[in-house]
Amino acid sequence: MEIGIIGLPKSGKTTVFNALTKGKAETGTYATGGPNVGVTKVPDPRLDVLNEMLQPKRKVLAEVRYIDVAAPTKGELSGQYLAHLSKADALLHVVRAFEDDKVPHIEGSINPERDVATLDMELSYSDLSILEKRLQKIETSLKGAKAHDREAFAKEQALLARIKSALENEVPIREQELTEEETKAISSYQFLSAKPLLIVFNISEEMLPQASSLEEEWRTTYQRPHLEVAVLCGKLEMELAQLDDADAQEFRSTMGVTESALNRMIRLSHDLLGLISFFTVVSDEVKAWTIQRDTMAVKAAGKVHSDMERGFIRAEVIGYEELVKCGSIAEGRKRGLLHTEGKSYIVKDGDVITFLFNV
Ligand SMILES: Nc1nc2c(ncn2[C@@H]2O[C@H](COP(=O)(O)OP(=O)(O)OP(=O)(O)O)[C@@H](O)[C@H]2O)c(=O)[nH]1
Ligand SMILES: [Mg+2]
Repeated sequence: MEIGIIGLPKSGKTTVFNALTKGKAETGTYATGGPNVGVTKVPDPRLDVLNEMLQPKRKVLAEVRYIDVAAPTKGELSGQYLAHLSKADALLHVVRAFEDDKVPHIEGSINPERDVATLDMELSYSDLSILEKRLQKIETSLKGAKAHDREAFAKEQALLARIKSALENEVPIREQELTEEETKAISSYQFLSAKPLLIVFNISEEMLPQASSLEEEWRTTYQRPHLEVAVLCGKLEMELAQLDDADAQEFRSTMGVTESALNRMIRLSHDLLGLISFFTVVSDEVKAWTIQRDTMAVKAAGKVHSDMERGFIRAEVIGYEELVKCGSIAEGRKRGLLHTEGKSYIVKDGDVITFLFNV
């Protein structure tokens, strides 16, 4: 799973990236060279419970990769930037909400709502140019196409034209109503405005006392499909990320911040962006894995190991809640709560799975 960090120049992307990944990438400079890439473990209280119960030697948290690409110059997304982002499973938009005269804003003023709209438009422009090119190609192909190919082309043409006209009316693809089949049909285009979006409002330390009321307000403003909102003081979180856990905890409690805003954001970017977790238990190891909602068992197996996908026989599944009630997988089996599933079983959030395979 990979999340691309986007935002206007100097909005705090690299600062938030450092906070998320406990990284030390340089801030305050335009990134040159390659993008910053970092991996973050997704905290999951369920994994702690499983651990306590099953006493494995190791626990392995699910991971999310964050990628921080240099900002686009206003109005255009460069090819290299696009190439990095189009691979991402979701986007995290860092929006500047902090005031700081030392850090000039390219628009000359602080206006988070304006910046959200600006970036959204850039994503849409990029999709529109892909759509236009593809539609032109279809037009040409239709001319010489055989009857049975013609039907498929015409169908795609109708779908793309519909998406394009909605985009022109400023409806990003993530907000358009598409059937499962249609979503699948366009997935290979990797449209940017189709990706789930987490908007992170980067506030200043002075605004911290209002953090939750601001979040409430923005959440109401941006109540849209496949979109989530979080409020974070990037600078503070980056500093906390450099401390060890105990010191950070103490610092937080002196500041009256109980739940780590950062952990909340990591979880948000994980599950509210359509990602779920399943667990595997092998004698000495409990592991959490991240998949897209509606993933089939055979594909989930492939996450664990490609051999498991190739040689998939069946999956033995027990829900997290059931397993906790039973205390062990063996007890779950005894009580008939362990169920056997085939390749096409749709994995649910919290499933504890043993894959049986043969290669
Ligand atoms: N006061 C204040 N300054 C911040 C905050 N977040 C970031 N900054 C400062 O803003 C400047 C830009 O931050 P970066 O994280 O480098 O921003 P960026 O979006 O990665 O910038 P580019 O990659 O150059 O587009 C740095 O000088 C940061 O110290 C914040 O919450 N408060
Ligand atoms: Mg940067």
